[in-house]
Amino acid sequence: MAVYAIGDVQGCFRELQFLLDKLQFDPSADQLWFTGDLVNRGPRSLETLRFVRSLGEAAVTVLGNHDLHLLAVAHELSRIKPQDTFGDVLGAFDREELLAWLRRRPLLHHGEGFYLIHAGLPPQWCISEAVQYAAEVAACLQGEDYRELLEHMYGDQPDLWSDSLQGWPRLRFITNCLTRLRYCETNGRVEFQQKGPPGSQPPHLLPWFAVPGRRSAGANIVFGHWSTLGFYRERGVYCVDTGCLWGGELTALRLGEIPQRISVPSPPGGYQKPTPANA
Ligand SMILES: [Mn+2]
Repeated sequence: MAVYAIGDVQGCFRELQFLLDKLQFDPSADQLWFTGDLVNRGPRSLETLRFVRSLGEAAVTVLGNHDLHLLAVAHELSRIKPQDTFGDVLGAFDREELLAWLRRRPLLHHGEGFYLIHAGLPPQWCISEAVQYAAEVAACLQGEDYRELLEHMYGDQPDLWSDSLQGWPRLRFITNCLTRLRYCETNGRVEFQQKGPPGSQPPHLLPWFAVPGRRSAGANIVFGHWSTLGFYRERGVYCVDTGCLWGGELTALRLGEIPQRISVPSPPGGYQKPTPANA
């Protein structure tokens, strides 16, 4: 049995099939972990959702910011943006089943000695706290109040964790870290505007995983969301978003004592041109 963590697919269904062929993926024996953002910006969100759902227990996916945005738009709690490409999902005959399935995905998954998230963790959280906080958001999404969560999740505040945070500000902070975080200050104040590679950010910001004293250090963490970082592996932290959508590659990491990278290319030029609006 092999477990593969796969980076942000974002509707790149064709590349996903190429990658699975290359892995010789066997759904009866192997398991796929997806870093989230199965949908949006790429060409085939609907087929990607249907396929991953059809894998049943052979696939695990955590929610990303684009997945949550699709849910919010579908429930008329947010407006579709010009650069959104999930209209195929919104118009599908099976949209309700697909959306109900997507809404019930976790924000963090762990097993095999690895933790899977879409984006990042603030430095104040140890890994067991991250598991607990992710579960708070997942419980809300799976419960009666999920529409309110989707409505209240937008916004960049609060930007600093406190154990005393409650209600929507607490759930918004947790959701923002797990699905959008790239950079924060050394004191853990999070920032959501910078989207470039490390080195491009203002000097008061650090990649979330590089903050001195980060309490989740020591845990093996696999994440996506950061195509400008690209493939990264340092001290148990693995980024597997290699920008398939933008003309890069779709990447799998075979989990194990020494994780191995397997990638397939996307068409030259990709499906989108990077602009400040659609990163
Ligand atoms: Mn993302």
